[in-house]
Amino acid sequence: MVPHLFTDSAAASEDPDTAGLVLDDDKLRQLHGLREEFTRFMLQYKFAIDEVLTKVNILRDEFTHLHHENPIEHVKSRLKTPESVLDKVERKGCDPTFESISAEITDIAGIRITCSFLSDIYRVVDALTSQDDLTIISVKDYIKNPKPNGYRSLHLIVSVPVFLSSGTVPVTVELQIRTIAMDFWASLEHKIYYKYGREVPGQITEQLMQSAQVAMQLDTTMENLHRQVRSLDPLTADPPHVQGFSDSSLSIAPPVELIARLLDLHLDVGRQATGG
Ligand code: 0O2
Repeated sequence: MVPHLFTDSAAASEDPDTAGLVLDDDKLRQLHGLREEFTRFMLQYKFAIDEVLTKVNILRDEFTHLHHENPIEHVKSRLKTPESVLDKVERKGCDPTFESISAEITDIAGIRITCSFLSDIYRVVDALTSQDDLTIISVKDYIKNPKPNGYRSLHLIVSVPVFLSSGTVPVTVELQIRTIAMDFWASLEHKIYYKYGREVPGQITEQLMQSAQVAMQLDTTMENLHRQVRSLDPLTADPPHVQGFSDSSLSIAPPVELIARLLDLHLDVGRQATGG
């Protein structure tokens, strides 16, 4: 429980962090204890982001190097600020204990994955949700069921184990997975929403809904084109890492000469085994 911090019956604190606050010793101790607890609480979410980002990056590298087709375009992450956590606690009328906050506020740690194509979103979801140590808490598919304003995205709330020196804690992370077109729309809509202090004029709302339709059509057309190109003979289609820019600077695939050497070694071993 967050205590009342101010009291008028004590001396001003000399600690630079709490300077200016008038606190008695008891309150000062409480303040420091709570601050440490809050920091520890926030750190768990930072570590949870690190854990899930590692998973996403491994998938991304695996797709790039082994399947020559990477469904993940961009990955962003954000940790809510302590201030914005407290704002949400107040807005939701949530009990101000760390236990209740972690149960009720599920987007303290957020990861946004942007894909090129609609089908990629579900590939990424399948690849992540099949991992044993990720527990799916909820799935909201605003792609199959867009919000009335046109918002589309797939939201997953997952719990990931975070291994601390004091033991393992399950921590919740919100994943938003969407196409580039959905992301483009949502970013602008978010800005507009805040610019107008949540009271967006009707004619702008109308244009946003129209542009959400256009984004949906673009996603459908791009998906169809993608399917057609994928059905071509793979030898006639250049893999993306050969054709253009790649965000991976590592050249992992061994060169053909090296594979020929490895093949010779295999053949030598085979000959020795058969006495040939
Ligand atoms: P911010 O500033 O991005 O963090 P919750 O509010 O999370 O307790 P809710 O609303 O049921 O519960 O969750 P939902 O619908 O899964 O939305 C969570 C997040 O999705 C939002 O977080 C936004 O980031 C995004 N989102 C949801 N609806 C919209 C929308 O209509 N437009 C845009 N641009 N983003 C949306 P926050 O905390 O509301 O905002």
